[in-house]
Amino acid sequence: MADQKATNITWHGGHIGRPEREAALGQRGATIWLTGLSGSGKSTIAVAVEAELVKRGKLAYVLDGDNVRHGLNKNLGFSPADRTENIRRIAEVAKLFTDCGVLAFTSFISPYRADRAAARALFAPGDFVEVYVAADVATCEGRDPKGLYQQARAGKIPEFTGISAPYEEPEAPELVLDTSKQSVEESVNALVAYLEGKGYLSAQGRR
Ligand code: ADX
Repeated sequence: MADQKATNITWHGGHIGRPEREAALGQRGATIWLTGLSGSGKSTIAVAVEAELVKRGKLAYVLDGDNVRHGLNKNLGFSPADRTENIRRIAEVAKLFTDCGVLAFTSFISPYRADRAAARALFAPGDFVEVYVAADVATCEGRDPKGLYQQARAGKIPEFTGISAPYEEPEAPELVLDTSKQSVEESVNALVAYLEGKGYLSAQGRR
C-alpha cells in the first residue's frame, strides 16, 4: 500500500476546537489503548469502564478488535502486515475520537511494539494511555472464551497470538492490569482511578 496517494489536499479546521468540545463534555479527550493476549480481559474491562464512565455522565466509547474487524477492517487478516494496518487504522480513528473530546478505549491485541509505538506517535503526550492487560498464555488458554486456543493448538488457526505468533509485552505502559491476579472489578476500579487521578474526567484536568 502506498504511503501517501492523496495530493492537493488541505487541512480544513472548524469554527470551534477541542477545548470547546471538552468544556461542553466536562472531560478530556484521550485514547486508552488496551493491549494484551486474546482472552486477557481487554474487552471485558473496556466495556465495564465505558459503562461506569457513562453512568458518571462522561462520554466514553469502545473500539473493539472483533467488532472493527466486522466493518472498517474486514479486509484484514492476521499476518504481521495486516495487523500493522489494523492498528494503524484504529489509531487514526481513535485520534479522531480523542479530538472529539471522547474517552476512546481501544481493545486490540496489538502484539507488536513497533505498531503500538507508531500509534502513540500520532498523539500529543498525555492523549495516549497504554494499558497492558497482563495475563499469560496459560491463563488465557485456561479461559479460552471463544474456543480459539483449542483450535490454534489443533493447528486450525494459523498465526494465533501466543501460540504460533508473537506477543511483545509493553516495556513502559502507563498502567498494568494483571487479570490473572485481580478481579474484573479490581481492574475496572484501577483504570477509573487512574483516569480520575490524572484529570481526564474533568475538562480542566492536568495536561
Ligand atoms: S490484532 O493482533 O490485529 O491486534 P485484533 O485485536 O484486531 O488483533 O483481533 C483479535 C481477535 O481476533 C481475537 O480476540 C480473536 O477473537 C480473533 N482472532 C482470529 N484469528 C486470530 C489470530 N490468528 N490471532 C489472534 N486473534 C485472532
